[in-house]
Amino acid sequence: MEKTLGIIKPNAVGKNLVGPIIRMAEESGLSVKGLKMIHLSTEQAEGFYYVHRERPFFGSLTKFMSEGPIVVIVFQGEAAIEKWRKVMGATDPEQAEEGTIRKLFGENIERNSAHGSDSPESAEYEIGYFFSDLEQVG
Ligand code: FUP
Repeated sequence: MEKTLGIIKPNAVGKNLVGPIIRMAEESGLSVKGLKMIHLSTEQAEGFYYVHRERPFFGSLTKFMSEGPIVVIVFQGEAAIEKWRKVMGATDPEQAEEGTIRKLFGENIERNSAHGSDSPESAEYEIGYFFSDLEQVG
């Protein structure tokens, strides 16, 4: 069993898409093991996306991620990291497969509605960024 961090981004929370997105995750076989809604400051968004600090989109991305509340979720399941990334679809909604979260609900590469860890190392960092041990079950 593996854990991964999922985020429902501000554009999707603002459009009342929390339920549909969690439903898609659960239907894929993932289980929710931790969940909360938070409104990040720009500094907190910068800390989360630290690995991207040199990228040209860093300022815009961290401003977007702090523009409204997000839902952060610990998902658990068999090959959870890969499974959640498959449910989300490609980073750019235009490239994402039909029926994926980013294809259905993403607006562009930045406002793409969902985030998922891309490796066991990033899952550990990202889960630890938002959740204490007490805030996760299983
Ligand atoms: P992903 O792992 O699919 O979230 O994609 P990346 O790690 O490549 O990108 C991290 C976040 O940066 C994405 F959610 C969207 C954002 N991004 C942009 O805003 N512009 C870009 O050109 C590339 C990524």
